[in-house]
Amino acid sequence: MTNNLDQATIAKLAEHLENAELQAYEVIKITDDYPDMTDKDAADIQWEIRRRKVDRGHKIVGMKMGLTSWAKMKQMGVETPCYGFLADYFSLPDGAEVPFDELIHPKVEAEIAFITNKELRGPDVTIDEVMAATELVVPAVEIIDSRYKDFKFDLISVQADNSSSTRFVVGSHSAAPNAFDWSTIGVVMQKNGEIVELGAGAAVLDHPAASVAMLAKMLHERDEVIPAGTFIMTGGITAAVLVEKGDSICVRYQGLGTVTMKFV
Ligand code: OOG
Ligand code: MG
Repeated sequence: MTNNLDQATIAKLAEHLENAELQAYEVIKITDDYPDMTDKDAADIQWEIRRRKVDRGHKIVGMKMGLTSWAKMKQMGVETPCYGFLADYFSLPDGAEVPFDELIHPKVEAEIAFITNKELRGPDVTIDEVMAATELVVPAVEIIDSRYKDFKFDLISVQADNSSSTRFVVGSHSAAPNAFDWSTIGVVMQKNGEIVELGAGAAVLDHPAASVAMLAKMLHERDEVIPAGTFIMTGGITAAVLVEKGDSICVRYQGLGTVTMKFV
């Protein structure tokens, strides 16, 4: 893990991408100007954006994995997962009216989220270890909003852009880790009453807990861990669905109720 960018450039790119997020405008993907950027540079930019938010008093309320399903990898043309952090103001209640004008070109994703009760650390965490460290599993819908023009990017650019994180909505149902088989649980996404996507948990790396294990591995490369009590979204099960102002989204989770929102 080496850097090709110096600290000043990393700080400048973090500010550039965070401004685009906060003021809702799109930018050219950063690898166009910095083609020699490394994975480490990208992760450093993301962590600098995180530091800027914490500095301004925001709390980090969780983590997310992205590009963990074939549907998503195929949709975005990228074949390796990415991760991001979730800040307090990303969280919206079930049934929320989502202010569309705060966003650039949002898309929604049906996801399964885990809440841990033990630390997960290292490159070789197993699904069983994740399940043993899970307090609850909850349905969650992520609203992603790449800051890049036309939602087009490569792995390095997206990782720097906090993996397109912008908002998320958690459902009001939760389940014990052994309550369901998380690989066969079904989800159906409706937009304005019509079914637009459907799938099952296994779409995410054969089992959504594998995504949590992969997050532990990716964080380990920075000597970071997943602390006990972390909320983790494991990645879109289906392709992401573009929304417009006025759209209503309802995602039904087998045995776990619905998650709804309206873009206003
Ligand atoms: C990257 C983030 C993908 C997921 O769940 O796969 C993601 C993107 O597609 O913009 O959050
Ligand atoms: Mg996602």
